[in-house]
Amino acid sequence: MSNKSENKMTDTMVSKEFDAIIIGAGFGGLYMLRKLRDELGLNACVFEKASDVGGTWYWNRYPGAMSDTESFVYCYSFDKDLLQDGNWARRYVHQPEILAYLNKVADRFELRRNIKFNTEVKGMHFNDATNLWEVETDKGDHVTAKYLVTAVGLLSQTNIPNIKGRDTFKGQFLHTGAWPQGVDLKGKRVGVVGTGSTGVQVITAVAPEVKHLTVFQRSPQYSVPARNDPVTPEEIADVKKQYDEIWAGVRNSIVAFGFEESTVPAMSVSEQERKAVFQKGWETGGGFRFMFETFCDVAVDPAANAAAAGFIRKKIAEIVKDPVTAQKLTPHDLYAKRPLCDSGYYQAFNQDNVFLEDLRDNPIAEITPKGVKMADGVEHELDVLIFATGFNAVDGNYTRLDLRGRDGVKINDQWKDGPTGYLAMTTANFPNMFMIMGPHGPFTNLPPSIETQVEFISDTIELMEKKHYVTIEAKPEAEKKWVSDCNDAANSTLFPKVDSWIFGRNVPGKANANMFYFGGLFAYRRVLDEVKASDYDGFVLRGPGATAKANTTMAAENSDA
Ligand code: FAD
Ligand code: NA7
Repeated sequence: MSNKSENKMTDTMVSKEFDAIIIGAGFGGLYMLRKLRDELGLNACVFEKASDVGGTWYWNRYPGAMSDTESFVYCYSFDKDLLQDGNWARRYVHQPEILAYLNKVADRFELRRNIKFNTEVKGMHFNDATNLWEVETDKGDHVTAKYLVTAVGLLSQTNIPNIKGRDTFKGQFLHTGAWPQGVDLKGKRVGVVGTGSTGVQVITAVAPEVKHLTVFQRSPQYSVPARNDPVTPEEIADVKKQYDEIWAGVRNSIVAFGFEESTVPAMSVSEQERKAVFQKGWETGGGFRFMFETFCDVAVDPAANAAAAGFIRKKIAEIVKDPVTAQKLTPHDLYAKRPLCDSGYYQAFNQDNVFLEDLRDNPIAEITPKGVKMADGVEHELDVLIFATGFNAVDGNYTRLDLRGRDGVKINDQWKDGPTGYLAMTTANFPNMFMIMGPHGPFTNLPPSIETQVEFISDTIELMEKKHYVTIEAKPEAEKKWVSDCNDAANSTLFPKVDSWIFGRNVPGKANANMFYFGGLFAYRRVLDEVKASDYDGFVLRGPGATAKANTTMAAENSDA
């Protein structure tokens, strides 16, 4: 292993040859750097296009941005001192707190000295002759590394739909996922396109302060209260005492949100009891709790799902005073998108300054210099137009790059029918490239899944260094089997029956394909343990330390050549 980790990152690179290059400085990239640099002693460098750390929480600074994972488990668990140092004001952490937390992590472990900010990676090519990755950035860096870790984020590449006239708008145009500092919406006429998790947050937050808010809704949403109550120091101290058990519970669960998932089928109890359980879920708060803590089959059994959906629909009718608006806000499809929670979303539409356009009844005809013109001829004049239109999720930050693997295979060709990943971390033909939250990863609270992957990648690299392997690469048949297992797991739920970003259906022209593993974090971790215990069955390892099996593969390849 190299002993060059004292490299200082400056505006011009001091080194051209690294052991490992990491792309992205969010939850994934920061922990990966810590592992590779400080535990394995590798010469590692991070490229980050933002001007500082944070990833999602650097870019999504819109009013109301918060994690809907509860504060006590929306953090790293790898360092006990860091956990004991944690602090939070409310049940959920807001964007500024998460950004401050990730800054604290970067300071604590002195991570910034190996991160080159304001630098976007544009090209990544695997060189078959040298077995090295060649990486190019927009700042003119040309560097090489044995290992490439893409921590580029699964909800990071913004989706900005090309609505007719979009670029003619003369007011301020904003996307929630690239929110500039210092935006002031007070007293302004604001429009929001999109009512997903982000739209719900931004609409609820800005409704009280703007002069007028027009919401352009394509699909109504099921949302339950978040109940974002203040947390006392005693409650935090209590959590800290129990952190070992809490994290063990998280790792042994399905969605990893820090609560015990129900094992009771909704239809196994009387209607009265069912309603009481949903009412308790409504009062407790939290989208994932409502879907997974109430009953075990809300996301799986159509009858259970209908009961949960019906319960929320009734609440919307009770909350929203104007019956026409209530009707527009009421979804009638399955309750099978990422479950939402809010801090007064439906209530916001009771305010006189908030108006809802239902795009299914009255589509946008065009965006004009003054605002948004509807099919019925009405033009909403706006000072600010916000697109809360989500992300080109999972593969969006891969397919926009010039990323080529063995024999020049392009990622865009390999993933033309939808992205695939073996264990969400590797894909065939891309040796020594490890993805954090790549395709077919766990559908969970993400920090514990990210940690699981970082640790697997780090263990794998450590093994390669110890045994002097040159490359590791997913076997195509192993990847195919993993993707098929993921699709089976997805098809056993109701999620594929509804259009959402989870299946790439939010971006026009994108292949419709499942991109997640719905088997849960516990099962995922078990699979990874089995892979390690089987000496990386599912991978081809090449090099001096390769197993007999892998060397046989090499010999066959050599004789073919
Ligand atoms: P990111 O945080 O997305 O970081 C990726 C980084 O890579 C970015 O900084 C980006 O600039 C950089 N990058 C990408 N491409 C390049 C390139 N070519 N060159 C250089 N740099 C590059 N998850 C939950 O578990 N619970 C929640 O409640 C939750 N709420 C969310 C709310 C919002 C509004 C959003 C957008 C996401 C939310 N998520 C939530 C998901 C969130 O993305 C993850 O929890 C986590 O922050 C992902 O970390 P990451 O490091 O994998 O990726
Ligand atoms: P989402 O969940 O993809 O939501 C995007 C919203 O934007 C959704 O309401 C879309 O309607 C709407 N949208 C997208 N394109 C258009 C066009 N062309 N016209 C009108 N409306 C449109 O993204 P979020 O940012 O809210 O959340 C993504 C994840 O990030 C979330 O799950 C959290 O994990 C954090 P649609 O529903 O497709 O009809």
